[in-house]
Amino acid sequence: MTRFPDSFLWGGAIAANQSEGAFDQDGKGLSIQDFLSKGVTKPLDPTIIPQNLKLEGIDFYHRYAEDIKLFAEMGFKVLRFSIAWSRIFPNGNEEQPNEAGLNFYDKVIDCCLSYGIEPLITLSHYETPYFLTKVYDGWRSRSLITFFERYCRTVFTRYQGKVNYWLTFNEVNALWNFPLMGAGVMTNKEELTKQDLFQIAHHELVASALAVKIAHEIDPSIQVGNMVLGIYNYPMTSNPEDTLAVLEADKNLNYFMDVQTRGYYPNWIKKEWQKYGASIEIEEGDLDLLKHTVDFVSFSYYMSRCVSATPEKYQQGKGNMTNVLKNPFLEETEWGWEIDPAGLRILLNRFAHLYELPIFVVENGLGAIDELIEVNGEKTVLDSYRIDYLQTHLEAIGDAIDDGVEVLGYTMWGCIDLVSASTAEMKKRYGFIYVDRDDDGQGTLDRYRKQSFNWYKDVISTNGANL
Ligand code: BGP
Repeated sequence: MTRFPDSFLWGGAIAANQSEGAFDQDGKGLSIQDFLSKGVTKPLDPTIIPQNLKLEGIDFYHRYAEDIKLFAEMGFKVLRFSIAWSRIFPNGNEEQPNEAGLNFYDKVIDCCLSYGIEPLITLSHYETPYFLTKVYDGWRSRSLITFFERYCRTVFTRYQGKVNYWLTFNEVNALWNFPLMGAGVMTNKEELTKQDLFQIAHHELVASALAVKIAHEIDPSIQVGNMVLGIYNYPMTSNPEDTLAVLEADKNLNYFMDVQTRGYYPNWIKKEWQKYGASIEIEEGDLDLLKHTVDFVSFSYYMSRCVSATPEKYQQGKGNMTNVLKNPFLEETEWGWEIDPAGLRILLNRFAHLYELPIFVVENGLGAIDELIEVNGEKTVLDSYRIDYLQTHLEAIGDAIDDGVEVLGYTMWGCIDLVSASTAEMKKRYGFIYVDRDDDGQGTLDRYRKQSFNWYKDVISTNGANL
């Protein structure tokens, strides 16, 4: 017996900057990622560093057909990937798109469709064109709305009738902690005031709503979702002060979720502006644009975290782009991210209660060190730890579906090994498919099926009955 609906979209997720490579081919411009050789945790390098693994990625640019064939072999019904904005508009502000860049995505999309795989495309996955960062300070400038609008119109028109699902900004709430990665802002985070951050958020919110409006004008059946970094916050103790700290911490996510689903700035956000003495420049028409709300919500989920009013009293842990306090009830990954499938069920329920929209889990997975071995003459990885992680999280989604949550689908993050976002390592592997490349950039780039490959194939073919 399966708990997943027949229409459930099983699949995987990747992003252009972490997989494509070919960073300067066919007219592509540079993106901020070409400079982030150490990942999000280190500041932008002023020069391209040769050992930046993202420049070559896993060469998806040339091997997409082979990779999509493997995804199809697992039975994928959906593939989430991103379009690199700088392939289409190399500097970001051109009037006309780069045809060669569009050609590449024509091929990727057609290849997916030939296997009956739905493309789910992220418009901006941490890859603002570098020129826009250097000259405009990224989304600090209102001009980016116009450039983004042009980009959206171009790809929505080009892929009308082929691409039904789009996401606007990947983990849009990463802005608060990582303005460079999240919003292409070159100015150091320490120099940005709350006023600046709220203004940047306003530009992104208007741009995101504009994308929804344009998509629906082109084809009302196109579904556009938002995408947040989803973390469930637990109070460290039952001390009410800790729950008040959770109330505060939840604002990180609610800020975007509330506006993108409801279509207006709720009172609590206006109070935030007041609290920080911020006056946001809102142009005529902006508030009308915000009314174009998303068709579904989506999020990444890797971990939960504990929050306290007195964090100094507790042991610090590690988190996905955030600070956490160690939760004594949870195990953690090799990178210190706490493993908590129940948190996924709780978060799904919370989003369903608050927003009453369909939900897509567009990232979830385990980054681990894998060992390529030979079994019966075939190279593979025995990754039962990854199967355990995915199995428990999919059970949690099944539970949420039983709770009454409408879940559209699940795209496992890094379905093929790729370069990590936060640390720019290859050795932090997520895939069902092993890619022969190491942290020094050495390797054949050959692909090998891991044990989890066959496991996921079975999960999909039984629509989640065999978990
Ligand atoms: C999310 C990003 C992804 C991805 C994932 C895993 O925050 O949207 O791009 O990489 O996290 O993180 P990491 O690659 O740092 O392990």
